[in-house]
Amino acid sequence: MLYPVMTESRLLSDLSGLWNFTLEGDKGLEEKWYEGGIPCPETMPVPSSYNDIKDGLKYREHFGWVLYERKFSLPSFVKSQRVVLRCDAVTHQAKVFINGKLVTEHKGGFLPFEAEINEFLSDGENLLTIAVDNKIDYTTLPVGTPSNSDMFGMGGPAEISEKQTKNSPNFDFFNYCGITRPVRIYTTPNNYIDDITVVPCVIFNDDGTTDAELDYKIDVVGEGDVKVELIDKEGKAVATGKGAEGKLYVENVKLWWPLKPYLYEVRVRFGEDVYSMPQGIRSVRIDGTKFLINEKPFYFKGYGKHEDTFPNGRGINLPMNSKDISLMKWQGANSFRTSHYPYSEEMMRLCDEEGIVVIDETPAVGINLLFGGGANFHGKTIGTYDEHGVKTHEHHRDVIRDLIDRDKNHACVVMWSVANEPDCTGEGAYGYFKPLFDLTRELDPQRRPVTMVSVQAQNAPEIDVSRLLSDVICLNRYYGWYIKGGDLESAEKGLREELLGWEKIGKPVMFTEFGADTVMGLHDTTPVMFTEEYQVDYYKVYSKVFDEMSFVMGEQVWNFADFMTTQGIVRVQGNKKGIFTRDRKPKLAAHYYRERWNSIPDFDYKK
Ligand code: GCB
Repeated sequence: MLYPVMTESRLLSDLSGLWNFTLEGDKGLEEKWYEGGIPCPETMPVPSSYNDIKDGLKYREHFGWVLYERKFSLPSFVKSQRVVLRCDAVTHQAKVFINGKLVTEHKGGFLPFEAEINEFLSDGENLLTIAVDNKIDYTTLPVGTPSNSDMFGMGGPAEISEKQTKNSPNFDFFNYCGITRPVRIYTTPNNYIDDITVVPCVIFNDDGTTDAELDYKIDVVGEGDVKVELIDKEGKAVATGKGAEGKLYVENVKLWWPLKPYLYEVRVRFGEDVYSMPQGIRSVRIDGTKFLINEKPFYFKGYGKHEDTFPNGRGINLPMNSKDISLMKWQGANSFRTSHYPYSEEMMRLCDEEGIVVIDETPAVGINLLFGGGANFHGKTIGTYDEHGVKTHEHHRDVIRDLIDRDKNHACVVMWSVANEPDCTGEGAYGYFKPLFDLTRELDPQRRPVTMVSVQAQNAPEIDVSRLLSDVICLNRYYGWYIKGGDLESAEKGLREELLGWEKIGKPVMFTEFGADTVMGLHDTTPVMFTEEYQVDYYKVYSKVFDEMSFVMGEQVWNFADFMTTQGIVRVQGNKKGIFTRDRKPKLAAHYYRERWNSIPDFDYKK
């Protein structure tokens, strides 16, 4: 799906602003408030998550539908065009109405959807209503426990209930919801460019020069000639192609490198329609235990992150995105994972621009019914993939398809993560994930590596299905925190032993999570858990072990910054494993990593 841009043939209008809002979404849908308007609306900024914008538990822990509405008019000259309404992210389920009629419905809170709206428009003012549902259960991604009992992190098995009245996330981040990314209207000519796929193939010549061949495919609707140009930074067309499919040849290509990105522009003309997008050219491949970008062994230095700021919640925060990239560069980092859902398209474009390497993750988190003490149905323990377990497979396929569709052309994306910490040792795990890995490999035109992020488990190297499925073994490990907490000597031993097991698999291994909750300002001479000193000592142990192992090709700490979670006895106003606070002040560990990462090269770190 193309990112909406304004070009000489396309008009773009952003509907961000103050919308009408009500928490009484269930009643509103029943009484069809989308026909005549919300009777007593409140105000709510769009885009944002509504939970922390207004105060009180009724906003924060609302369960079910809410309604948003606003009016809009369109200049009459656009009505001869194709008019499209695009929602970048509505968390988690949406019903969109214009002038009382249902336009479209969508499931999944982190990926865009759009619909042609010409037939719904009236002359003059139009009423746009978006109903948003935040329910999570065994059919949604992320997964929630359909239970009215305990919350994540508070322990004890959860009794599954047929009548769910609250959300119980099976994951460790706050279930922020609402219209979290922009809603826009754009137009195209009636014959239009529907999609663009670019697959760069970099040719490294023996004489040290580098050329590239770009396979392109333009999906169009209607009749007309297709012309494609590749334009360099000076505005010069360095290659041109004719027809909906073809190749562009570039001699002496300027490559997209981590932290030294070069972006060309792909400009497509089809009849009257024009679309233009940035395009980086680079190669990615795995060789033994090395992860090669442009044929050089890359070392991942960075983080697992969240889209989480105050008071936006998961609502897009462009200044904070830029601040975060600035902090990454200050620290000598080069990468992050979009834990635990696809991030905004603006963030992906920023990473292309800034040369930040991204592991792009689906919203498949919580596919693990061992969490929080497990779950049971009428007293019987449920296995993750049992008949009473998760029913996410079909939706999982949809989010993989939509994610690749959205992000396939980004140079910054070097690997797909199919899921975070699913039950990857449980019965049925291989049967669940094998088709999803196959699908990802089949759908990605660039054939990037594919992984799943593996949860800590005993004897993991022998039983974790990621050993069979993942191209890179991605480990989330908490020796020295959840396991051997406070005992860094034993933690070091456990970590080393486990890694020696993974070495036998012969695949590249990286750490996608390791961390310790740390409350900014807590200090001690003897480092104890939760102090800033303990966090540094914890990380030093991991650094030492990673540096001993040549097959470990990356370290992404958990987390970049403190973030909000469901309340519970193991979370102090959220998860405090950030090396920055939620408002981006450095803890001691941030300075520690600044020193370490600035002394580790992006390439050829491990000989
Ligand atoms: C994990 C999860 C992450 C949590 C983290 C923690 O393994 O992947 O979502 O926030 O642990 O801090 O417990």
